[in-house]
Amino acid sequence: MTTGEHVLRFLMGGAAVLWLGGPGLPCGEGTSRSPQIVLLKKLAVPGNAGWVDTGIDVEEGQELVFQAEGRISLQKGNPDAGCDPEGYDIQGFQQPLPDRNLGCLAGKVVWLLEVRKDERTGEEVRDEFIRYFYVGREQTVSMPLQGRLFLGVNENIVKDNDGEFVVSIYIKS
Ligand SMILES: [Ca+2]
Repeated sequence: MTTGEHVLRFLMGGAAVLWLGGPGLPCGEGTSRSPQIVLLKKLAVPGNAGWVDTGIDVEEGQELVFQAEGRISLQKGNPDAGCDPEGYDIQGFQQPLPDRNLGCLAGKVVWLLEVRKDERTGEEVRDEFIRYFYVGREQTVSMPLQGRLFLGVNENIVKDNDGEFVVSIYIKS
């Protein structure tokens, strides 16, 4: 089974279908099919969890729609450190997305090429490609890579964070 088939079967399994064109439009005669989006998953992304595995495998070029809500604190106990999925209006080169707001909702796709053992140290080495992308409050993103989809907060020091974003992930079909 190819990954594409896998994604399709996954879709058929949990289908909540939304018509972008509104009810009544899809059955036109001879017109092009109305685009629809299907809810793949709704999940919590805690501010202090690091990258959260969505359990979703994507194909390069697949269009996903993200909608996020909720608030996190980038420094628990600091009343000035709260932000929504758009993040806090500061940029820093240490963050996964250096040109985006600190603490904004971000995504990454990890394409695992190989897991091998380092011959000298005996430690497990994961050879993988990683591509990051911006999400914010609402975003349609063409997947930059095939692989596993993760969501997280655009900050490197997450252990002192609090709160969570709740994210709905839809696929366009
Ligand atoms: Ca922090």
